[in-house]
Formats: sequence, C-alpha cells, structure tokens
Amino acid sequence: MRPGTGRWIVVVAGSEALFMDILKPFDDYETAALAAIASAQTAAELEQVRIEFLGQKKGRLRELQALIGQAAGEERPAVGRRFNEVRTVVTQRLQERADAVAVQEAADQERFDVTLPGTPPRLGALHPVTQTINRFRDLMGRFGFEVVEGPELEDERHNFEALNIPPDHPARDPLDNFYIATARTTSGGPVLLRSQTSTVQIRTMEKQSPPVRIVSLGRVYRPDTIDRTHSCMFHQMEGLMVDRNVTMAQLKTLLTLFARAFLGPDVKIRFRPSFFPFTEPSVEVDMKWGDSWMEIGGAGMVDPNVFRAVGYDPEEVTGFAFGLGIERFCMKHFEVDDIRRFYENDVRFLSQLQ
Ligand code: FA5
Repeated sequence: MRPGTGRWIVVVAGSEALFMDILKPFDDYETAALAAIASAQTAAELEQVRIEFLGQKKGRLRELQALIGQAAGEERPAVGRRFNEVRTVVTQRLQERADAVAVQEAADQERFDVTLPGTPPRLGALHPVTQTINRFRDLMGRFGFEVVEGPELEDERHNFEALNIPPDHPARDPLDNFYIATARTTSGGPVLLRSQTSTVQIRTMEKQSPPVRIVSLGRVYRPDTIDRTHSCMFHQMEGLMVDRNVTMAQLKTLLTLFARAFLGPDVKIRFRPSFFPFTEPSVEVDMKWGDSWMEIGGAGMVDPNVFRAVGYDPEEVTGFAFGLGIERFCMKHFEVDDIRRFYENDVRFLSQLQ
C-alpha cells in the first residue's frame, strides 16, 4: 500500500517509523454501516442499526468523533471533513432504507393470504313470521290451495257488509277498528285498515265462479290491548273452499292435517262451537301448549248470506272458511311465549330463530 497525501501519517513506534492511514476508521465505519443498512429488513432492525452507528450515547460515530481531536493540527480539517461526510452518507442512506421498508411493510399488511380459512359473512335472515308465512304457503299449495292477494286498505263492503256484519254490529265500532280519517273510497265511503283477511273471501268470490280453493296471507290491524298473545298488527291466513259438497268434516280434517304438518304429529287441536256472522256453524280452533290451550283461529261453513252477497246460489254450493293467526303458530313453532318479541326488532333475539 502506497502512502497518499493527506491521509497517511507517520507514527514512530520504538525504533520504527510506520505509516498509518488516519482515515481508514472512517472508511471501515462507512462500509460497515451501509452493509448493515442494506441487510436490515424491518423497521425494528433498522432502528438497531441506527443506534449502533448513529446513536448519540455509545454509537460508533462517537468513537470517530474522538479521532478528530486526536488528529494533528494540519490533518484535522481533512479528518473533520471526512467525519461529516460519512455521517451524512450514513444518515441519508438510513432514511432512504427506512422509507422503503415502511412502504413494504404497509403493502405486506394489505396483502391477504388466500390459503387462510375464510370467516363467513354475517348475512341477514328472514324474520320468523316471514319464514312461517312461506311455510304456510308451501303447505297449503300441497293441499291444492291457490295463493291470492288482497289489499290492506279496505272499504266497509269487503270488511263488513258482504261478510254479513250489519251496520249496528259491535265489530264495526270505530273504536275497534283503524279507520283512515283522511281517506274515502271513490264512491265516498269510509276506508279502514282491514281487521281480518276474510275480506279476501269476498274479493275472490266476486271475481271468480265456483269451485274456489284459495288461501290469502297478510297483515291485519286491530286496536287490541297488546299482551303476550295480542298485537295491534298481526298476520292471518284466510282459507276458502267452495264446491258442490263441501263439509264441516273436511274442514276439521284439513285444519288438523295442516297443524300436524306444521307443528308435528303430536300437536293437539280442539274445535269449540263459536259464532262468526259469516259462518254457520262456526268454531274456534285451539292448540294445546303446555297445560293450557291457545286460540289459533276461527272457522266454519260459509253463511248463505255471504254467498248471496257475491252472487253465488246457496242452494247450489256449500263451502268452508277459516282464518288462522300466523303469529300464534310461529310462537309455538319457535317456543316463543310472547308475541311482542317478534316486533321488538332485537336482532340478537331474532337471529336465533332460524
Ligand atoms: C277472525 O278474524 C275471523 N275472520 C276468522 C274466520 C275466518 C272465522 C273465516 C270464520 C271463517 P278472530 O278474530 O278470532 O277471527 O281471529 C282469528 C285468529 O287471529 C285468532 O284465533 C288468533 O289466532 C288471531 N288473532 C286475533 N287477534 C289477534 C291479535 N290481536 N294479535 C295476534 N293474533 C290475533
């Protein structure tokens, strides 16, 4: 190695004169620091490199700084310049590498591993009452009943008159119905939210001649006192079958088979004599739940006055009709003992009823 100008100094050690490269420690420092920076892969590793090479307390830079003081007067400017040079280079390179590593780490976090097992998305589900309606439709379809729709806003003819409910009947009391104060029919009559799906019996028979075999499922509205089994909006399934020889025995058989199909073969059903203006004879249908009975519907043989109101001949045809409370079946199916739980919209509760 040939001594160059400026960086070689002569050191006398004993009887020997040695050339010593006073800038070599700076070169070594620079080489080592740049290699360590290049091989650091993470921000944490880079921080270790920074502490080792640029740290204020014990870093290797402090050792270099000491060399400036040790240099002889004429060499000191060159040594000081070199010190500043390596410090700047190492600081800059460290910053560049830190920026690159930060970009890489951010990209790694965004990348996802397609081989990891997936998390199922939290999808919505059908409301238990909607599930019940769908099953009702399906079962009655299999019994040969066509599904028809009817309006929720009704006139008095379809909700009362044609159903043999005269004007002075207590069921027509404005306090027992939701009349719409601001609406009128085209002929100027009152409009109300239907209080029963029996309205659809009339609408169907007005349009269609016998035989008839329909069900209609939908909302009905009553200002009832709300409790465990009553809501002011609930759902009914209306059924109507009209033909030449329809009997009460067929009605009872159908309702028993339907209840068993929906709630299982062990369900207990009973029929109690009752009264509805639009059926004669009439029954109320109860279902056993624990030690007590719960009313699930009304039914009976279509009253001749109803046939007359729609232009059918009661000497020619007979028919049965029924109206079931859909929520009551839904309660029993899911073992929910309070109808209000269906309408409180607590998703934590409803999502368990699938
Ligand atoms: C009727 O609504 C008759 N239209 C049923 C009918 C149809 C009889 C065809 C004859 C022929 P009722 O008011 O009893 O009947 O209601 C029928 C069923 O609806 C009840 O048995 C009950 O299950 C359900 N229900 C009645 N009121 C409520 C209420 N407030 N909340 C929840 N369910 C109710």
